[in-house]
Amino acid sequence: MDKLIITCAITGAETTKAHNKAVPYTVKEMVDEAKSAFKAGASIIHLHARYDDGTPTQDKSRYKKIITAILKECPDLIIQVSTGGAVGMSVEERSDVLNLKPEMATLDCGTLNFGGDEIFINTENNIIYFAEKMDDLKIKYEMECFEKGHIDMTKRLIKKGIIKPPYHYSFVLGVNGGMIGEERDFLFLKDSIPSNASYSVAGIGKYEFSLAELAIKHGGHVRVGLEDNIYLEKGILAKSNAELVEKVVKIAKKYNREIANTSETRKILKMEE
Ligand code: KMH
Ligand code: ZN
Repeated sequence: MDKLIITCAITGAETTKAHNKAVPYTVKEMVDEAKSAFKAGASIIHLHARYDDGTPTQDKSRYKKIITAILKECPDLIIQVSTGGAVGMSVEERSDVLNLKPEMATLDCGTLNFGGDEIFINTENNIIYFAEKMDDLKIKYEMECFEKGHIDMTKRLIKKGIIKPPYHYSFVLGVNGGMIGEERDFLFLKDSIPSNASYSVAGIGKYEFSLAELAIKHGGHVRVGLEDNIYLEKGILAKSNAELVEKVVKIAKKYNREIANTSETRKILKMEE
């Protein structure tokens, strides 16, 4: 089994300080959260940019400020920018950040309801646009799948040669409108991806740690962070992203799964090929 890659989704676009005051907005807060998550064991930071008042943005100059400041403190960290942004943003807006040529980015692989009247739109043509742009710019992407139909979409695009290897998936389970994250859901998705693909799980809310444990047991990788879940345990707010990462490290110890550092992560994900 490969060592465990831990991704930390430090802020997101929907979670706010009203939910948990540890959610970072400012550049300094982002740096502090990324740095402590890295020290705790995360090798990848999944990053959304926000302005100081918390408003999410895909503006590449804001991303640049945040990424430069994080890499100044932790030069080895892998920064995975979001191309999902926030619900309602246009594809042009969402893809602006790719012009910075980040090391890694997300590729959202299908449309889904996102609670209330919100719809997170990712049409087939949108997915093709993002995949081709990232391919041109040599940006490693992680395919975010919120349900099984999204995996089927990736397989169609793989057949057409639009999505190219190495394949790395992220199952984001528990969104209000997407697939939930019970064991059978996880097993179904894990068994549905190409046999030469790697995967990580991101459990939303109550699914964060149960899915992390399943992925650790089965040889997958894990994403945690305040974007996905604000609680350390039921009723207890996490004080930081690092606390969530530390909890995953403890679960990994129970299963004798070692934690991948940043260079091991690049090797496992074949980022240097
Ligand atoms: N904020 C969600 C609407 C991604 O980062 O690529 C989309 C999202 C996915 O968070
Ligand atoms: Zn995200």
